[in-house]
Amino acid sequence: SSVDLRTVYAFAREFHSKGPNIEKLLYGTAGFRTLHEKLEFIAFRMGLLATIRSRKFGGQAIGVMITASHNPECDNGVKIIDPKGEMLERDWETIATDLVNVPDDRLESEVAKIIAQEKIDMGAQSNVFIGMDTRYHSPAMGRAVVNGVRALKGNLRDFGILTTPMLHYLVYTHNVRGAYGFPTVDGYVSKLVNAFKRLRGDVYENGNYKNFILFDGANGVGSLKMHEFNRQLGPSLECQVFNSNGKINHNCGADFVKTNQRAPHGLPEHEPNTRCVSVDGDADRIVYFFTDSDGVFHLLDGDRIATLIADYLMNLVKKCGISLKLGIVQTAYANGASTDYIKQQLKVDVACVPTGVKHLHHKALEYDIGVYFEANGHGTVIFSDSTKEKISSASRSNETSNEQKESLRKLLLTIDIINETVGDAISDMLLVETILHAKGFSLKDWLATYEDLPNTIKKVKVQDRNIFETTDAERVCVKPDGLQDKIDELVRKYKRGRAFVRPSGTEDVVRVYAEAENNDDVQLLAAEVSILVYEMANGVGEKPSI
Ligand code: G16
Repeated sequence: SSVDLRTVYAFAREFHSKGPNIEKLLYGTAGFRTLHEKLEFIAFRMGLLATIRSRKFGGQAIGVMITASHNPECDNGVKIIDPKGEMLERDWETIATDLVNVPDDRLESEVAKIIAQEKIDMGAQSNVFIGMDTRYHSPAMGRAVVNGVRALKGNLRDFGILTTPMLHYLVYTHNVRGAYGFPTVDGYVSKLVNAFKRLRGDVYENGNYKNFILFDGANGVGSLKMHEFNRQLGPSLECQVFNSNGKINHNCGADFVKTNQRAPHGLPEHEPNTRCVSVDGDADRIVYFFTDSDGVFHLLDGDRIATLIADYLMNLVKKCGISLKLGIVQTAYANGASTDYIKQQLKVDVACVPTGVKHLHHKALEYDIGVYFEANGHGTVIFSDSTKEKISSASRSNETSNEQKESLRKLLLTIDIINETVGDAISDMLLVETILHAKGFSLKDWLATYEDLPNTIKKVKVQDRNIFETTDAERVCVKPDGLQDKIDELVRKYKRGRAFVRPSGTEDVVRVYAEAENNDDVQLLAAEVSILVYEMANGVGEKPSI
């Protein structure tokens, strides 16, 4: 090969030593994620891996995003973006895990092994795109990635601070030479905003829809980037940004609002029923909420967004005079009432897959139009190539009526608002705003489409969460032995009860989900299952109580 691998070890030893650390780290739900102090050597190694992976694709761009997304400020993370803007391929997650877990003095041979096994031409071009969130330790992590790329003589472009979905977009648009939009952050903002404005037209309000929204930026990059969007949106949507300067995700943001089912701190004074959104630290998930005139808080989460979008797209497709199969992909966290609504009212295909957008994305590719959302607000819509061809050929056809052409025009613009590479909080918001505007809906109207079952998510800390194993899209826990039977026993006591447990792939906890017909039952069920988990798996810290 034309690259001397000696530098790999030299850089590792001098700058980014793993040290005596032997804790096994896994490429989890969204890459490596842990306390930032533990991550620099991993970032260096991911720089190496991204460079090699880019050479595998003859120099196509590979992204490395430094972020711990919804996690607290002390954590950071690193994830790799594949050439099509998608998450890293499964087999390479294993390669990444192995690369991270060898000691420094075996790093050089491990790199050589990957190069040989994957038949990498180390003389080929390599391009690595780097981005980061606003955590104060992200720049140091970014430098470690840069050193990894340099050690293997790759090219790199450092985009600095941007949202995760922006980096996905930049990787993809670069690789398809602009066919999906102009490959700059500005190009991205313009693409979305132009489509949004054309759909909205000159009438900014409609029926119960008002064009004012409060935007909780989670003290992260989302708030910075929303200002850029605002400059281009002008008066078409009045978006007031708050939570821009504090600690990232602290008492605010989509994860806080969803998990605690309450409004974020820092929310400015406002009229009852005002539309509010919260995004997370890297702006790839979003939830809506409002407080009504009785002071009651209402949440509209990812399940709601999925159903709203699916309903809208199905009607639009019908009006276009074409036939396409739409499907919705959810996870076990989806509210039971949303799944019933999809089956019984929308009459749409619905699938359930394990947590992690990579799993949802993959499943959604099976439909002509795949709408996928996690309840926590992560998601997007993808349109197959043949779907896009069908739409554009129909819009050119002489047999298409003018009315149908108008619907086709709307559908094409709607596709332009959507980031198909990965869920994007801001793009999702512009899409939801478009739909609410078209329907003349307030959040109350939207909420009335179906009634959520009361539900809750708890965290339980245990000595080793890796002893937990699940199956059936995480709805059944097969290890520790006997746990599932005991959960089933508890669930049977409650009307419309459902509960499951799974190890988190981004935090050092086991997650417990429970839903039931009323809130008291939910709290009881969740507490009982949490106690079970704590007792059967060597709980750490305070024991959960009823
Ligand atoms: C990440 C993933 C999501 C997942 C979430 C929680 O979100 O991208 O798909 O739902 O972690 O995962 P877990 O329950 O395994 O900890 P984010 O926003 O943190 O990137």
